[in-house]
Amino acid sequence: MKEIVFATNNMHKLQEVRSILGDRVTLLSLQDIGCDVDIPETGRTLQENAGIKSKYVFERYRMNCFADDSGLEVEALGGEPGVYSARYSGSRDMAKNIQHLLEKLDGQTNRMACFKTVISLILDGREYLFEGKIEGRIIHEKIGDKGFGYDPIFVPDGYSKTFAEMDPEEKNAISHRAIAVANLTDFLFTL
Ligand code: ITT
Repeated sequence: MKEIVFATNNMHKLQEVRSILGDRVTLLSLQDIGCDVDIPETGRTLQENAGIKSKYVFERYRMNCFADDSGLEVEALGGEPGVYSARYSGSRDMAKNIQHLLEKLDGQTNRMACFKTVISLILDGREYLFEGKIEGRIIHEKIGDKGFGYDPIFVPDGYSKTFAEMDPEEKNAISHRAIAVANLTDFLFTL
């Protein structure tokens, strides 16, 4: 091992996973394998969408690969935006998605939320799933300019700053994605 494709078009995810994995795995991006498609995410769960992305790559390129599908689940919104996190406002514009979420939470005292990541790994044609989750709360306005997505409004439990105020190393030590990737690497390195 271990040369493996990470089936994502999200450069922030790629950077995070590269820095979590270090040089233990040679991570190829979709760009590296000449795949420039925005794989349609038509599933109703994170698990389904992660599987759609990893299988898309495996079926066309016959390479070992994994995909990450992630989302923010807000308790007072019945788990929204969840699988629809990337397009919650109807567009991919994160400023609009965050604004939409904050408006929906206006006047709401329960700000509990969690980030979840599901990784689907296709290894020698078989699928394996790994998960990571971190609990926290949604604050009332954006703070911080690091990270990506909903990071500026999410404060993990036990912290008094948002993911977007953390250095990458700090977020990558505790995040939903870091936990899912740790489960993936535990599996890969005990094979
Ligand atoms: P790929 O499908 O190409 O991997 P994507 O951006 O479409 O990239 P998702 O479908 O998993 O990724 O969408 C999840 C959205 O949830 C993403 O666009 C972000 O807005 C948000 N998100 C995911 N992980 C996040 C994180 O670590 N911090 C903040 N927001 C995150």
